[in-house]
Amino acid sequence: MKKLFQTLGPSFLVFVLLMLVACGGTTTGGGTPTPTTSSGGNLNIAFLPKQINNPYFDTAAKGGQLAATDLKGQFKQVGPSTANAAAQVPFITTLTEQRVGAIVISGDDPNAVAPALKQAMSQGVKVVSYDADVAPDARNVFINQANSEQIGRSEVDLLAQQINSAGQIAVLSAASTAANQNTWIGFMKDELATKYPNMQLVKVVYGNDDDQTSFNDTLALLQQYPNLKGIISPTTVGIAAAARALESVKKGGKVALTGLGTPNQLRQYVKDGTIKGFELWDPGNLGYLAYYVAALLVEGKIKGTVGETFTAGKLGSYTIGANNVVLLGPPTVFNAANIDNFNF
Ligand code: RAM
Repeated sequence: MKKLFQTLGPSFLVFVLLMLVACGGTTTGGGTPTPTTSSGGNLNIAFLPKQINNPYFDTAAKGGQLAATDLKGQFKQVGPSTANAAAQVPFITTLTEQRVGAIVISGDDPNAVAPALKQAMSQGVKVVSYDADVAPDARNVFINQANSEQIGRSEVDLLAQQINSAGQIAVLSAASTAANQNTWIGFMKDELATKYPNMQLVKVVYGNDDDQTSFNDTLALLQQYPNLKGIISPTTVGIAAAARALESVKKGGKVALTGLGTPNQLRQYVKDGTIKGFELWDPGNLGYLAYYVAALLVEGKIKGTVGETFTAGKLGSYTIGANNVVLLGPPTVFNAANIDNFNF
């Protein structure tokens, strides 16, 4: 060993030390799982979002971290840099090998991640899905951000108000496999069919929560449907890219845009009139609640069964509903009048 260090020199030792420090961070990502330090404690809970470096999930992670501080637990976030279910699987495997207490996951595909999650559960790891559910038998509890039906229907209503309930519209979604967006789109279609006979959904496109793909998809929609009246983008990545794309071809305010976004990413587009209104829940509270539920499961304070009630710190009390789902609460609609009251 001594000989090895003599050969490699002191800079190699510094490099090894730096690598060890780097591996202890709370947020890691990229194509392959990065080793992380194991806590040894019970409340060793890891978040695995659809993708890292997405402001929506970063805010949720801050909420998770806050709950960890409140509960004296450990928090870390790992995940792929692109929203891709296949890329999530090795992270699940690594977290299972590390014997974390719980994995809190937003699935890019409910089924693709299910075998790895079931394997984790069989080894005693608790699984909580948040934001985008996974197959029900591959998790203990799902933390739903808001009532899915209400989100889908209200998105259509928000757009209808802006286009006089008439004309061609399109949806710019995330991954075609994402359970959250697909559920909302299902309710959008129903809302259109039952309430808006003069609005036609001409196309649903999938930007995969990738900024450039979503930007290009928006421009392609405008080219393909020159009479397009509006776009709904129920993804924070998609709506921000769509706003930029509309402005790049001077269609801001001419083709209506609504959807789900973060106030900080969309403030400028609300102020310049490209977006009149959009909605979202507080992702920080979603992360807080998800961590809390994971912690209660790890500590055996709840079992995750329907009808159980519990208190989630600063958020108050909740009940586990049908299909083992906990509902965070109603979303907020943001517009020029209130957007400056929000900072996330
Ligand atoms: C993106 C993701 C996430 C979704 C939000 C609204 O950040 O697709 O799953 O809930 O948008």
